[in-house]
Amino acid sequence: MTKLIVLLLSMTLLSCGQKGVGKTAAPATETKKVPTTTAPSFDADSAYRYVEKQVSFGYRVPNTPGHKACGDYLSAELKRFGAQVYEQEMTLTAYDGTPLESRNIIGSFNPGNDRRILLCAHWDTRPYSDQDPDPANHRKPLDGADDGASGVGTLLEIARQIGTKAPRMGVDIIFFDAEDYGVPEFAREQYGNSSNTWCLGSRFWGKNPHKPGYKAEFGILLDMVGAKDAVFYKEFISMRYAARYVDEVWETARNLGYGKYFINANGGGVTDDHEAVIEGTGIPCLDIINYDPHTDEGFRSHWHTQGDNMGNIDKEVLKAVGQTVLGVVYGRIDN
Ligand code: AHN
Ligand code: ZN
Repeated sequence: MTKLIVLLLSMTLLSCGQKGVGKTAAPATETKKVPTTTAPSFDADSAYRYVEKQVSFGYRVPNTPGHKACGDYLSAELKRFGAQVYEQEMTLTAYDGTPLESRNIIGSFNPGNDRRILLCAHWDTRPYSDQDPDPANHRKPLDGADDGASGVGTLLEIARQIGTKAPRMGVDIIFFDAEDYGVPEFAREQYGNSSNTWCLGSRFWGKNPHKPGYKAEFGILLDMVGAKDAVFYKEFISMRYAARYVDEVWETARNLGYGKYFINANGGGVTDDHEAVIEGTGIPCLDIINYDPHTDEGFRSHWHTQGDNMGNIDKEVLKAVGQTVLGVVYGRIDN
């Protein structure tokens, strides 16, 4: 069974089994800041602490206290940075019928600006270490330092920077829930492995955006952006629907000296939250994901194992990704 799943939109359209019902609440806070076009310096120590902080809550698996506490923290941080925060709470349904109390957390900066960029990552963690070399670990949850916390930690640091020094464009930061509750390897005979058991929070948002008719010029998804020796190839679905933005991001990385991570070559296709964004809203969205198409597995060796812990997180990789995204956000004026 290959983990490299390439899906064209036509194949997955409306097949995602949206089962949630939800509500969206929007408290109003908006701060006016002087816009700038110079990217601030991404503080990798700060981003690292945000990754660590999430891990300190324990597993961020829906229906657990750690998940609830971490969600509250993420929402409070976005508010502290001056974002208008929307919380989408919904009950989603896992592959095995388990109701998942889930929450998408959205922080909008400069909400009145109709020129917007969407930045996103999933904040939940996988309830299973089903790729662990030791079968005794397959049903255990994992820390998700890379798979989950790295993308969110990077975006929290970006949000903190935007809060002090506003870019010209409006920015929406979305933390998607219930990305990683897809069918575990050990239950695939019973349940199959449909792509629509993954990315439940983003699929919900795609059909019910926090603002009706929500639009952004493009989106960037960060997924597993913190591990040592990360490689970011140009992911297939991203290239199909957002090629010009992929090229812009990779070129920005190269210009900043991060070409060793952002490989200028096409990679495989990955089922991920960007697909739900594209499908649901038509917004071109790309995925910066640590996935090596030249290996059998594609995902790196710590993926969905107990090894996905703080020991794997490399500040230099967080810096490469964070500074690149800031470069893209602040580099945009009216192009
Ligand atoms: C699948 O394994 C089908 N998609 C990978 C998306 C993912 C999982 N990203 C992080 N964890
Ligand atoms: Zn995962």
